[in-house]
Amino acid sequence: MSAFNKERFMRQGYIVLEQGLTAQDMQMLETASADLYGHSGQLLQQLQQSGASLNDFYQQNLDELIVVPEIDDPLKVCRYEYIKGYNPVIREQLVPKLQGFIKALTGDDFVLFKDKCNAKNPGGGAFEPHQDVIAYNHLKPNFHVTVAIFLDEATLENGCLFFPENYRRDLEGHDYALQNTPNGELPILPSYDGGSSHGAIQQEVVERIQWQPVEAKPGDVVIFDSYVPHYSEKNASDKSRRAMFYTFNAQHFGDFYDEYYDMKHREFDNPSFHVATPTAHSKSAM
Ligand SMILES: O=C(O)CCC(=O)C(=O)O
Repeated sequence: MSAFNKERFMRQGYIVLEQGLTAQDMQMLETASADLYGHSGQLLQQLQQSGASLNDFYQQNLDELIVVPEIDDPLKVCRYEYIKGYNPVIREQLVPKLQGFIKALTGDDFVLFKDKCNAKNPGGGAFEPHQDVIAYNHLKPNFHVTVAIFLDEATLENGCLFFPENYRRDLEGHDYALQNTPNGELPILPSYDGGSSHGAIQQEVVERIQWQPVEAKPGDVVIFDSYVPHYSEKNASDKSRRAMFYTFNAQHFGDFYDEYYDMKHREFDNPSFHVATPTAHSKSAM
């Protein structure tokens, strides 16, 4: 059977492609990541020295890589975004390959909507259970597919992702708002509005779901839709767990990448861009 198991993707909301990327792809990503990570660190240092806020800096630098620092350390990179906009190798080599994966899985053409790399540094990086679609619902496409690429091994210890085995079955009999999507009618689950858990799924719903860890090796790829709930725990190891997330929408909805990042550069502090993320911004959205 093909690794692109559409039936499983539609039922579970995600699939795992073990070693979906080649050693050559991973080498290319390591080189790109060293450059992106290094540039991110320099930007944070430069900003601290100049005393400018990230919000002001990005309003004036609309083509810059977007860097979000750790909540407790303005010099430490928590994540960076706008990878395709900033790095030509990723734009020309990786993004078309990922589009091929999604076409093989869904039969449709998808375009990049957003991208990011979570550094998940030791001691931090937990993401409460959430649906990604909540963060995007002010924009037009109502269905997205994300390709997660693990640059480091993701383990129980360092905060691998958890997905439900079958959340629609777990939640049968409960009435949630449904959206019509290419993966069928999918629920928008009740989430917290405001506060430090802004965007996180409400606890009584989380408890109804049977979760399973998805550990991954470098080169493994997880493809998931924007409705499947997921979370990760904090990194209890002493090394970062880097993972890149490339989120796509069906091409027929249009290409929103530039619009999305233009908005994000202009409104860096807007809390709607920081749903259920372990950064200063979700905490300051209270
Ligand atoms: O990096 C992680 O551990 C989780 C990322 C995640 O859930 C997200 O960005 O939506």
